[in-house]
Amino acid sequence: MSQDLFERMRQSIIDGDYKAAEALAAEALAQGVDPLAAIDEGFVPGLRYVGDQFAAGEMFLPEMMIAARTMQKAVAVLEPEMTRRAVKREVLGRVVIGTVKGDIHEIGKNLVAMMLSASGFEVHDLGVDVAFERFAEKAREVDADVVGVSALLTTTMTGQRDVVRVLEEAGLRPKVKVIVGGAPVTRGWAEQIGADGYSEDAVGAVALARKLVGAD
Ligand code: B1M
Repeated sequence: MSQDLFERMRQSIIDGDYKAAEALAAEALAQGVDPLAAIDEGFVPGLRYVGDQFAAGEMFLPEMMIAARTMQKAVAVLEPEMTRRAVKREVLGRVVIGTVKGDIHEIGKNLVAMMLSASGFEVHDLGVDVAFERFAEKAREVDADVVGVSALLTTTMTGQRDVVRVLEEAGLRPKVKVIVGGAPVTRGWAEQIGADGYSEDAVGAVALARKLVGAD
């Protein structure tokens, strides 16, 4: 049952059909499908396909933009249920998060922010294309425990190293922990730049942040 639904979700992203995507997201909720599974197994494969086609020169930027917009509309339908399922009342810690300078990819970062927030973290989302210094300024302002830096491009992931450096220069390390993520990012890269952790997805980012603030 879910397999057919997931396949239709994937296709709605490829087609850039946001009305279908929204309707499928609502259908998943009505069927009691885990909203995170709907994202990971339904919508994201569509976005990956579009990304691969773009890389192969078979699809172009406008199509990638439409696919992303469709994905955001579907996530908006799923968000309340995602938040309801994960919601915790206690404040576990303060997180400053953003997508690094030069990079405007936000869908994954938004999912991570949403899951952290729903899991009991106070989240300060700086958005996309965030200057390295801004992470440090905000971390100082809100007395952050964790700074999360997302990067989706091989050309911008080096900015994650700059954020670690700027935090060090600001005297905020090691009190402020740094977590990194995004499609091209690896555990090895996180270690190489002196970050405190890496996660490949939003659920893992919550587990990592919990560990880093001593909640587990
Ligand atoms: Co872009 N793009 N894009 N794009 N885009 C990629 C990343 C690319 C791999 C596509 C491809 O060629 N196959 C490629 C990068 C190649 C590379 O660097 N090696 C690429 C390119 C080249 C570009 C442009 C340069 C294209 C151009 O202009 N010629 C341009 C760059 C713009 C810029 O940033 N300066 C560009 C633009 C865009 C759009 C604007 C059209 C759009 C983004 C819209 C938006 O976000 N509002 C877009 C999209 C949609 C993609 C793909 C197709 C999908 C990304 C996505 O949202 N995935 C992508 C292909 C791909 O990733 N396979 C591609 C779904 C999301 C849920 O996953 O973001 O990986 P993800 O997040 C995951 C994990 O990574 C992790 O958890 C998330 C949830 O599970 N995670 C973290 C993410 N951040 C984390 C932080 C953490 C922890 C975990 O801790 C802090």
